[in-house]
Amino acid sequence: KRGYLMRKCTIEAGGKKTPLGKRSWKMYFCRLKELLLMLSNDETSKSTPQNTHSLKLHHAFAQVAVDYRKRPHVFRLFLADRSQFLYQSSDSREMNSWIEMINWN
Ligand code: I3P
Repeated sequence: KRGYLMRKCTIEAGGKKTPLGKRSWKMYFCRLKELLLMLSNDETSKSTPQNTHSLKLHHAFAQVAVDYRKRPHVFRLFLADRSQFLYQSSDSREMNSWIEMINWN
């Protein structure tokens, strides 16, 4: 699965709250492949290590962020390193599809 998502980091690896100034929303072109979620600035850039970073989805979990009401179609991603992210998708269908794919493995 691939597509543009807005993302905001709320909890850093290790479990500490993301500090102010590092909590803003950013747009990424996301590619989900097996247990990797690769994030690039846009879809034209090749997924080379220079312009892409990857999140390991092993023991990760995604669920609708029902407590987050500022934006619609937002889900929360919990990673095994205890970091947490909010991801905003274009509509609820897209959101559910990302959640399903992330939780599939
Ligand atoms: C953050 C930015 C985010 C906001 C976040 C701010 O500031 O304004 O949009 O999240 O609020 O800290 P900065 O750009 O300086 O990092 P919301 O859009 O969810 O309000 P937060 O600290 O309550 O997460």
